[in-house]
Amino acid sequence: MEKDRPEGIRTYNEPAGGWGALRAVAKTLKHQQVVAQGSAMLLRANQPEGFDCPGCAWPDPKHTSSFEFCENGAKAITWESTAKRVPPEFFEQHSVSELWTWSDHQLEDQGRLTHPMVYEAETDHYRPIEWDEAFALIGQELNALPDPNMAEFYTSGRASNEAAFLYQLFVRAYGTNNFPDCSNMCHEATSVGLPESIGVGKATVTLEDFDHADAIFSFGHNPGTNHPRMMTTLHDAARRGVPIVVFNPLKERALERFAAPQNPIEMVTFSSTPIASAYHQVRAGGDLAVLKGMMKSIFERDAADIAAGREGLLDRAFIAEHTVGIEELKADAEATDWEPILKISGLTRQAIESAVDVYLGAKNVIACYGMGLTQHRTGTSNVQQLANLLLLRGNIGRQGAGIAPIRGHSNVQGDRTVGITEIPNKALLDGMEKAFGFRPSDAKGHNAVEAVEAIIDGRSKAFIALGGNFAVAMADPEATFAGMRKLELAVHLSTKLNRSHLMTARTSLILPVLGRTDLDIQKEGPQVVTVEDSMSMVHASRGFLKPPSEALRSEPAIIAGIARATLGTRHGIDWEGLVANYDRIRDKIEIVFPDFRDFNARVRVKGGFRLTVAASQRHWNTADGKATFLTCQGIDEDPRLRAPDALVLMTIRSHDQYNTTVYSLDDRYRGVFGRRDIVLMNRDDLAARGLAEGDRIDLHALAEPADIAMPQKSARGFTAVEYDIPSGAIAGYYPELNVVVALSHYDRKSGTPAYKGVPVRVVKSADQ
Ligand SMILES: Nc1nc2c(c(=O)[nH]1)N[C@H]1C(S)=C(S)[C@@H](COP(=O)(O)OP(=O)(O)OC[C@H]3O[C@@H](n4cnc5c(=O)[nH]c(N)nc54)[C@H](O)[C@@H]3O)O[C@H]1N2
Ligand SMILES: Nc1nc2c(c(=O)[nH]1)N[C@H]1C(S)=C(S)[C@@H](COP(=O)(O)OP(=O)(O)OC[C@H]3O[C@@H](n4cnc5c(=O)[nH]c(N)nc54)[C@H](O)[C@@H]3O)O[C@H]1N2
Ligand SMILES: [Mo]
Repeated sequence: MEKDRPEGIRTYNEPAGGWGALRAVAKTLKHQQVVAQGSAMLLRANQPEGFDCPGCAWPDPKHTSSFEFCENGAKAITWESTAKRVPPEFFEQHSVSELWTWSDHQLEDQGRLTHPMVYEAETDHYRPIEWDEAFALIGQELNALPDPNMAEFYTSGRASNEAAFLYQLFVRAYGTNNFPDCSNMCHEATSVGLPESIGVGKATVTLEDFDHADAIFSFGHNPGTNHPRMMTTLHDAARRGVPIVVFNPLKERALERFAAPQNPIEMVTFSSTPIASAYHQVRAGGDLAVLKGMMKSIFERDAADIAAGREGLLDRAFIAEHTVGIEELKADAEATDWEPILKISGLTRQAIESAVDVYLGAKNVIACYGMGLTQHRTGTSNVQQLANLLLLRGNIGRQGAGIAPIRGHSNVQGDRTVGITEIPNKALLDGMEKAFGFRPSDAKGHNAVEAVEAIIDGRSKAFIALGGNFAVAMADPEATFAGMRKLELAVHLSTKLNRSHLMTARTSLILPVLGRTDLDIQKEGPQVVTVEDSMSMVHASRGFLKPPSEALRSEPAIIAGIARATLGTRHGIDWEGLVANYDRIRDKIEIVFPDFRDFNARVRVKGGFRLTVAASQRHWNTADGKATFLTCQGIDEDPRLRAPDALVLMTIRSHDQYNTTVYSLDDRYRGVFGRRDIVLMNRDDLAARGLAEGDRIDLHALAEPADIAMPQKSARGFTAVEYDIPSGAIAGYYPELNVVVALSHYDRKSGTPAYKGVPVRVVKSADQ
């Protein structure tokens, strides 16, 4: 143990992956009591005949791979297939008020929910309810609302295509487009930003493109923790000598060096492979400055080349044939001065120029990014400027090149593809009419922030969640939680108990569902579902484990039950038939979305199939049919950050958590063990505030001018940890720190909460 460091904090020197990962898996299997079936079960993950790993949305090599080892995939799978159970007796023993005092970790760690439950206010306990009774109750409540737009229908990204499609069918038939979605908190900046730039809000690359890339840029994502199977790709690329340029305020271990658990030499010799060829610790929120700086340099160098009679550095043929807006972009780059670029990015001119050297030195460039770009007030602009950088040299729609938003939940992309959207377009409405004979409303519905606002204002009275832990994932728990408690109806389709279930409405139900790993048998036999990964590959997923209880139902079956009880025979939809055999759901998906042609046949081919991504073929589905260089004002994320004592807080995931699911209190690669109540700070920022490592601190959000009247958001009693993080930026864990994030703190273009760009002041805690 290092001397004088706070409890549980130490320096971790091992590479990512390697033996540390193997030890962690063994521990997880043991904790979830799945030792006996553990290894056999893990071997079915991402197999042609197995289930899709619920851990992340990274694709598999050729999608027919033998199992790729993945520590956090193993955690996600064992967490779901745990031997622990939450039966009705559990709720008999523990009142809702008592459970509220438990930690998020304790709640989920009780195991799988086994029976449908309804809340009884008189006793403050959940009690069991029969499925049909539950459906009838929900139908009654929904039909009692004066307007279907007073109900919110949330989706979390684990739902299969079949469940999500059926859900949107039910909700549209019921009469609203209120589809708050976990994607609204995540890659909405991508879904809004990229279609304007290149005509599609998805990755333009496939996994195979990485084999042909000459350079890889990584902005703001943490693959060692959040999409660990990507490490195989990065490890291979690094060993081939492909430069990997990282922009991240934190030195994430897996991006520094990684030992592949399947590589016997690295395992036996305790060696590892360096991943990043250059690691730029950009200040949080400094990416817009970096991107504009890189483009400014490229324009300058290009002009110099042209002046010297050389060919120039831009892909002029591509730009002329395929794009619009280059002049505006160039003018914007020229108008942006180096001084603010360097100040806001926190990087030196040499660092930015060296990244440009790599970019220009490579024929084919792939740029990957995650929440570090999207969860900012400038999220949409960040994404669009990254697209600009790639377009300058024709790095989109060519083998080995492209843009790669790294999606979060394992089927978050698929859910959007099959119709989970609050803004239905004409194609969707036409398709629905063709498949089901009615035309759904085209009125804009609510996204996640709008849904919470409507719930808080009392404009929305009912909330149904297809998975997730909505209230805890959202900003401003104080206001959000109070809003949820005013609802008339709250229904949660869930695998595990979480805090959202404890914010009870007048009528509250928990409906336990089968998970990805569970065998799903319907009237006509065992069923498969389908999912779409980050690279638009659609493939089948078959669970095979005996479900945790006979009372569980599948998500499609529950949605159909609710729909039948709510809509009766309205629109003549054969809910029972659709659920008896999911092939029938897929037949309907194919009618609504023609890109799924021959769905049932193609998904049964090993490896599945890829949906069309027009930009990959240089077809641009934008307003004017061209890829568009889009400019944005300035590089300054938030004027509040100009205050002399302001710091920018990024709220991030530990290595042992899955969103609001906290597997354990460790964050191994960052050297944090047994606690989450810490804030990572630069040494100078500590000193400037008269603080030392180990001090208890309070964080106060800086109010927006328009927000002055709002109660101040604060997070109190955290422990300061000295860390290698750029001065001006601090980091801590989500969801604990959501208390300092105001609901109004989001990217105006996409509604994505700015979870990585929260302006705060840090002071010594009042209670030391
Ligand atoms: N094990 C595990 N896997 C997961 C999840 C999980 O919680 N656990 N969650 C899933 C979901 S829903 C999602 S969306 C993804 C999330 O995956 P990521 O996108 O990797 O999400 P985060 O951990 O929030 O962190 C983002 C990274 O961005 C960096 N960062 C923060 N601010 C900035 C910035 O301003 N600029 C730059 N350049 N970098 C910045 C942080 O240091 C961190 O390394 O993972 C998915 N997979
Ligand atoms: N401050 C801050 N806040 C954030 C973020 C951040 O980086 N910082 N990240 C945001 C992001 S990217 C996201 S995606 C959201 C996540 O928001 P959500 O998707 O709403 O949250 P999860 O924590 O993934 O949901 C966990 C719950 O899902 C249920 N569940 C698990 N598997 C299944 C299943 O197969 N079916 C069903 N029906 N239920 C299941 C379990 O009951 C579990 O308790 O949080 C957002 N909030
Ligand atoms: Mo996400």
